[in-house]
Amino acid sequence: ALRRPMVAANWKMDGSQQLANELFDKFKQLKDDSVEVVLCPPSIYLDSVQKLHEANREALSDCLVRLGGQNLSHHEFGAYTGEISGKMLKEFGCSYVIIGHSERRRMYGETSDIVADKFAMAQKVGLTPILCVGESLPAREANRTFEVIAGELDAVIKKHGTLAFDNAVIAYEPLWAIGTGKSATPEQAQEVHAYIRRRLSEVSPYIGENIRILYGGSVKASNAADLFAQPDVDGGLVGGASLNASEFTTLCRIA
Ligand code: G2H
Repeated sequence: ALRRPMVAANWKMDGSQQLANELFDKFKQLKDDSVEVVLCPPSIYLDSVQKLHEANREALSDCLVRLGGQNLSHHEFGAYTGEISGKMLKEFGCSYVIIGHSERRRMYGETSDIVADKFAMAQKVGLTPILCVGESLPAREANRTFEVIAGELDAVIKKHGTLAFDNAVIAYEPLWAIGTGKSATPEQAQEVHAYIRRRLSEVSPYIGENIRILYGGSVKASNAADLFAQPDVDGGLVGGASLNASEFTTLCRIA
């Protein structure tokens, strides 16, 4: 395939050392490097998860497991109590970082402008941003889905130029599907994914064709096959179902 599918686990403020142990036990049976698996635990666990990964390197030699952060500061370093820098994520083995998750946008006041700065900071330190975009239910009902998504993409493009998406992953997460148990239908997801790809193709056909667009929002073992089968869905960003090691590993197999 042109784009290697990705399944990323967003533990959010959940999970434990034990979950990490269980996940790595399951990954040993995966034996499949056609999917890229990304673990994004709360940052305090990155060190131990990285060590666990290292300790299992041989058993996992035929699969692709990477680490990611859930957030980073848009500042490089300095007096920002409680924040974590991109460089620190790098130092603890991260390849990716989730940027602009709707929970951060809505509960922690992250504007599209800050999100764009975080996106650039991630790239500056050598992390690949996983940029989350998605519309609310009122926006969808008012037929403003594409407009909202375009605005979130344009915030990055306007600030950092057209090639900013050369090294990035996008996650489409409709707000009404997050943690609700009610995922988008495969058709709804495909429609928006195709729109995102078209929009980026206008910027660069190469980027449009190569960028991975993940679906997020109540992905689980029972709906993943239909979602991941859509031509423009390149895998998933998984919250709730990533907290169960066997279900998450099943999702990795499906992708
Ligand atoms: C959407 C998703 C992961 P969940 O936020 O980012 O969470 O799978 O629990 O809906």
